[in-house]
Amino acid sequence: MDLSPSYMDVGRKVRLSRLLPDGRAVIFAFDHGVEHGPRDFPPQHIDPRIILSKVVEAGVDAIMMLPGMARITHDVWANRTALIVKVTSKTNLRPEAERLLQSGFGLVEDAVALGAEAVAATVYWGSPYEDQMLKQWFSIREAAERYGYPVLQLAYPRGPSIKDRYDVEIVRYGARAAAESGADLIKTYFTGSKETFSKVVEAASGIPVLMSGGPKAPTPLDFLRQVDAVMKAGGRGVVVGRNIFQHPNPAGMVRAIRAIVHEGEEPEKAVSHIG
Ligand code: FBP
Repeated sequence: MDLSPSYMDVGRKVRLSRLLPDGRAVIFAFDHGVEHGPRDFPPQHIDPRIILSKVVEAGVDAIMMLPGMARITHDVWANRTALIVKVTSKTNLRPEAERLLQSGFGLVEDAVALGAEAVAATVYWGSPYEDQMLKQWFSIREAAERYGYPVLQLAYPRGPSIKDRYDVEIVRYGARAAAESGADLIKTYFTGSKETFSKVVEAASGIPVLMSGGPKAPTPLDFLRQVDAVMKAGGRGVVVGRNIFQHPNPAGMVRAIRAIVHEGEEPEKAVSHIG
């Protein structure tokens, strides 16, 4: 018997289709003010409104940020791009061992109130705090489900027994665990090649996988080649912060990334969009 979908199922589907208009997405990550501190931002981008105006204008599909930043900057992004509210975080001011834990940094209800399309939360698979983070994850997921909100998991394997967090076996383990924990979208590390990243996509068993940008690449073309490898491996897009806001021309970087993700351009051609 075919059952009608629930209101929640419909809401989740509608929101996912807004985030990934053609099944793929270029998302701007902007939680670094807490995760790394303001020193991550070059002086011209310390004012959040300046960088957000540039990336919105250049056409990102969504911005992922913490609730307080979404409130401060609402007039810049509202009705111009989609919002993903991240509800976990941590500062690097903590003692080092405790940086393997992300704390609650807002509520799913904050995302609803702010008019977001999705919520996001980090799980450090392999952390000594994995149990705590999983309890947090499932309570976020439960609330999100109630409101018909998709949940993006930043599935980041890190902990004392993980020697190389970019190793394909480790990354695909995290992606599989994210899929099995009910993530609707998975954001994880690039494993170095199309061949290895396709194993990550495969392990995620149909849940869309997006690449996490990582530290600024040596050149824009190096970064665009990573984006290209991810898309050719079956990835569904990217969630990028530093490779956009630390570049002197963030709008150009967004346009170049969009050309690869949405138009399938080769990186050597896409680089010309940077100007
Ligand atoms: P980047 O593209 O700058 O790597 O942003 C992705 C991200 O996950 C951010 O959302 C977050 O602030 C940061 O990376 C976390 O970085 P770290 O690896 O230092 O925990």
